[in-house]
Amino acid sequence: MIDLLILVAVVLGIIAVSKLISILGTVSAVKGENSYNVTDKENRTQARLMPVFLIVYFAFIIWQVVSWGDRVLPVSASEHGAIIDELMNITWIIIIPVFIFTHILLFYFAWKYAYDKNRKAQFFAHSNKLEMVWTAIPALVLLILILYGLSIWNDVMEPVSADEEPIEIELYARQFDWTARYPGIDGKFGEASVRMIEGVNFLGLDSTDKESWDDKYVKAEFHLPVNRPVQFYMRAQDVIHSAYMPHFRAQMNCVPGMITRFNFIPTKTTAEMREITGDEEFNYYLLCNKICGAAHYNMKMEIIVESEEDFNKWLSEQNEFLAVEGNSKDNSSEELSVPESDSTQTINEEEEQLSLVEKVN
Ligand SMILES: [Cu+2]
Repeated sequence: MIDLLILVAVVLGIIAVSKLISILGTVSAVKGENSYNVTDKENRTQARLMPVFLIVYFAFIIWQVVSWGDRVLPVSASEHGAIIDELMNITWIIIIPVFIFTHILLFYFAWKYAYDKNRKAQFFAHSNKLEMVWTAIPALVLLILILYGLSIWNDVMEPVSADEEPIEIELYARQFDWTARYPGIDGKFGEASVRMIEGVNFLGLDSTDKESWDDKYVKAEFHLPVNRPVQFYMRAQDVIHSAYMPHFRAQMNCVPGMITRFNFIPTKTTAEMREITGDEEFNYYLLCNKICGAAHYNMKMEIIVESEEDFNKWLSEQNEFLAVEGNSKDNSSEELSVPESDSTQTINEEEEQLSLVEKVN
């Protein structure tokens, strides 16, 4: 209802302004003036306002930086993050002086060359030299920045080799939560497929695959050991999500039907970062960075970075995905031993998605 009222008010406002303009036009016509002619006085006023605009504009930018500057991300908590930040800083160093210089020129010229009936414009059609200068210099600068960026991208996306003993984690995205899966003692992830999603097995793990039995999965928060490479594998159940870990300068899309990857080395524990930021409540987060639906804003998971010792202790306390009865190491457990899902989706909905996926395939 309020939306409708706002719309009506906007439409009435537009009609009122257009009527006002036409009345002013009629008044000028009656007085014998041409309302479209700019007078010398108006012209001088506009010219004098140009430097004022320039100062107000720069003052506004400085005010924004001062009042919101502390909301930018703290120092990077991953190894590759430092070089991404460096690329960003170099880009700023190049573009900020250009931004200031071109804006000063823009407003200065508008003031200096305001219309003057005594001045005659100089006829100047073309200059190859000028064309070269303002084409070649920006092209060269862009080329250098792009090549530099590409080489950083290659370094960042380089897969971790097995010799570096990475921790492997699968991030599973669905509307609207995250699940992190660790491969368990055997160091191997069990098979998983959207076709095997059923009841509490919302990850679609294959319970006939022995490698899945010791897999561990957690919700709400997951842990990482500091200074150890982490290889992430991203999967999605329903739509495209994006695994975004801003403090580690990491982001990768999670696409249904395929596995995407990203790896990084965390360099600062949560405790260290709390000290650096001076914020007792600081936490690393995994966020979804694709607008994936109504509760997208709520799709996040806490990340705890800690010593390898604490990490191993925490991981040993997490539940294993014990497969179907008879296959499990502990036969007394008849039900699947999994953390409770807080999903609001019903099984019917999941089946619907499953049949959709099958249709697409
Ligand atoms: Cu999402």
